[in-house]
Amino acid sequence: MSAILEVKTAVEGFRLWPGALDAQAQTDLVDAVFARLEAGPFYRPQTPGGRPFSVQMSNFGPLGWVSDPVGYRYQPTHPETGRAWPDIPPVLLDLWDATVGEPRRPDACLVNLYREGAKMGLHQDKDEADLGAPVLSVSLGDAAMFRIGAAQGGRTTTLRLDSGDVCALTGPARLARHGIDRVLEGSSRLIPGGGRLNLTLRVAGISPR
Ligand code: MD6
Ligand code: FE
Repeated sequence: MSAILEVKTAVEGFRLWPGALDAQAQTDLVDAVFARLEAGPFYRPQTPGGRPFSVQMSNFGPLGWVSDPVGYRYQPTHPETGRAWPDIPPVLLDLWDATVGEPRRPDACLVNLYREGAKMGLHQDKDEADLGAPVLSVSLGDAAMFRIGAAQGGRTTTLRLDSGDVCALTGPARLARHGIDRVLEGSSRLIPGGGRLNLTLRVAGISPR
């Protein structure tokens, strides 16, 4: 991992490393993701209210985040195939070590695929057993407009996430509200079939310090 530059952001604890992954690293990571999709294919989950997400999802690692009419949770198997999720690409664990300074390793990597028109509403990441560990996010493919605001509510700020950008919710921003307002379709040719991939690494289970 080469030295990566972190920039100051408007929300305390929201950390951004623009261009953390160079073009080759992005291509290699997309290959690592697609190589795992046969064992853990994308599917379209439902909200607890029974509506389909516009985003397609899969997971890597011992635990995967799922949503269905029962609710949100982490589970060790794919809801449609019943198989264990594929492993987290090792390069993502290196990226975790190089950025967030968190000794616990992530045990869950949510994979979001945004094809045409997909977006993600404002939400908080709060289904993890211990909300003390950061969440690290990697953007690949088409650029996206990312909105973020404090956990308590109030005004939000919007920034563009480009392919290769890495960001994290840490400390006071761990429960920040955030979402993807829109994807700038066709702004990248990285993803086979087009669109945007987002990988979110979390310490989801009970992992003693
Ligand atoms: C996305 N990201 O970028 C959605 N969550 O597609 C997230 O929901 C997210 O970017 C936690 C931390 C960083 C994130
Ligand atoms: Fe999130």
